[in-house]
Amino acid sequence: MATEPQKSKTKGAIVAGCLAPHPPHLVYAENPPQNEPRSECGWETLRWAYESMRNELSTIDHDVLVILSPHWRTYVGTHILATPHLKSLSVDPVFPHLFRYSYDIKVDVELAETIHAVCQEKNIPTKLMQNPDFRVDYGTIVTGHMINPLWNKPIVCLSANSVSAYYNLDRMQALMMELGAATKEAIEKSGRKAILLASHSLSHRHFTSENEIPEDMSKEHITNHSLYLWDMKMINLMKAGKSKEMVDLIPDFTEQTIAETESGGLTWMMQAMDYPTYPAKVHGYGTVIGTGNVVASWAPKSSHSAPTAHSTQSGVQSGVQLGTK
Ligand code: 2X7
Ligand code: FE2
Repeated sequence: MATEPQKSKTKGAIVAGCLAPHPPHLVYAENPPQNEPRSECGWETLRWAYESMRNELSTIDHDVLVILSPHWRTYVGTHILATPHLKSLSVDPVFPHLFRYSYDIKVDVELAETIHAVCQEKNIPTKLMQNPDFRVDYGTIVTGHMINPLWNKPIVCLSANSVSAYYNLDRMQALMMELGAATKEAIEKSGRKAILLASHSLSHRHFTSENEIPEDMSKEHITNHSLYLWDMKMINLMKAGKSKEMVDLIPDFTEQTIAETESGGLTWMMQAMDYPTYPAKVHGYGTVIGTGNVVASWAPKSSHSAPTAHSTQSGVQSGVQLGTK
């Protein structure tokens, strides 16, 4: 019997990329049902920025979120999460009083395997993480929650290779460019419409002691003015559509501000998106324990469609009451 010719997959695409920082304080301040501790308020400028970004993403048709997080650290190559379902409790090692989050995550294993296969073809060291008891890092969870608190889309997670610590920032840039190009190729092969998430802060010098009330916003500010100036320099390049210039500045920026760009997420994402020349949408900037954080998206015009029926209030949509302590 003749076999049916295989239907070729429609070419996939990266429909948006977001800089999506992961301070656990943001989830704490939202009081979602998944997180045990309760807060009174806090970090509204960043939480409202995420609300605005969720609104935007709800108008973009997508199948999967691909996240690169600095808090999944690997020392040999990039690891790619390839376990279909992960459910557990994540307790932040530094902020266990703020973040004890029950997660229930679906992974797009087929896309994870395709990214791995393309990387192998290009001699980029990668390994699939197939341990069903793998503990997902809090960076992935916070970014995932703030982007999609219902977790109704599968994700793919990439680890951050510690190349900038073991070698240097230039080697990190080179590796992340290779990984970005491979991620793009794999997404196109997979037929998926993917949103990329670079999960990290900008400047990252932080306070070393905590206030009695963590959400006391009278105590929140950037650690020092020079960090603020550097953050603004990067954000102005984003707003001007100068993403290549911004990426070229990452080694200097990272060195001067001990920025979380060290993990490679922004370089990876900009390379995968072929360095957008249109302006990023900057939804907001704010500090968390003194670190600088921007919530920003890049989405080509062709990605936007009519808004879908998506509620965007992270806490409210999941039926949570505003917290009492
Ligand atoms: O991981 C983080 C971070 N990047 C920024 C601020 C506060 C806590 O955790
Ligand atoms: Fe972090």
